[in-house]
Amino acid sequence: MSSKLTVDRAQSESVQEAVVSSILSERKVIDPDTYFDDNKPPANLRWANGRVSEFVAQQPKERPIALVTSGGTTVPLENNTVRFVDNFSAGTRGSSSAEQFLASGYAVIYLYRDQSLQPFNRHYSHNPDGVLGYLDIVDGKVVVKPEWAEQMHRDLELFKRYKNANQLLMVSFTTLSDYLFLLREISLILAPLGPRAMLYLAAAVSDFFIPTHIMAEHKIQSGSGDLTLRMNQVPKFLRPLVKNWVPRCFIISFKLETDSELLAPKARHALEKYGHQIVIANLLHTRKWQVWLFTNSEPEPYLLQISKEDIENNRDIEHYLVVELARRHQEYISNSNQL
Ligand code: PAZ
Repeated sequence: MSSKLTVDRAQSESVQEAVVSSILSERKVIDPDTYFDDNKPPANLRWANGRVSEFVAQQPKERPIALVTSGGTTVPLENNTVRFVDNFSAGTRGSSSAEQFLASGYAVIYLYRDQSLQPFNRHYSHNPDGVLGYLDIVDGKVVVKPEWAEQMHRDLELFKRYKNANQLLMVSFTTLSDYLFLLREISLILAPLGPRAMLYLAAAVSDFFIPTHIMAEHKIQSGSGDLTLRMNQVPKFLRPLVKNWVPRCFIISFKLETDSELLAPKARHALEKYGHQIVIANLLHTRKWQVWLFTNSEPEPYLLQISKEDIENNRDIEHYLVVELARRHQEYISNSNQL
């Protein structure tokens, strides 16, 4: 497992320029504001507004709040959707991080892809027999199998503790459009909290979509042969988010690549372009063991990686990552108070 990430400035800038010019020359860019006029809000938007407002108002003044986004967005191909484009994200990063934020004393709004991993439930989704694989019948009663009992006991206890303490609120999305509407809505509710609110944007959000007005109304028919898809670039929502929606909050975005040469320049480019606090860079195949934290004030990225021993003991990288982020967030809050 290599921990080296190419961060040579000159090389970084030339790759960066190439990336940017290819984006500008090839794709038509849609304005983020018009996106909301042209697309339909999700059915749970009003509910989410009410619940999030209530949740935020009920938090003790000293408690920091984190919006954790998690899982992948779908992009429908038809308005009456039969088919859609999806991505790989299972929600491991988000669900594990949410648990760690709760343990660090945060209130967490967990904005997650429906059916993806959820905090404290995440260990119970891989059994080929589904939920029944964890259970047994002994003396006519349903019981948890002994090999799962200890962990399930711990997870259930923690889940109930945070729910009872009103520290965890879950809001789900499915499509790209659901996600963007909910992200804006929740951000605007968090904005008045300023530095006390953190946005931890771990969801894998599609870069391409088909606008509603040019999408097929009904199921695309196979009668006319091959299907050619033309997708528009999704507007860059990080810009209005940082500049207009939550300008005083602590914002962490993620950058995922598969080509390690592109990772550092793209992470730096995002920081320079949007001016938020942290970009966490990760590579698809090593994301569970290694991440790099980029900030505008540090010349080199901060590498965080877990050891073999951590892996053997089922200790996730998010355990260390969230401790580090919570420390940096506290610093941000203190510095903002001194202004
Ligand atoms: O959900 P997961 O644990 O399988 O993957 C996490 C991740 C790679 C989606 C996340 O760490 C991330 O990089 N999110 C942003 C992806 C992007 O560049 O859009």
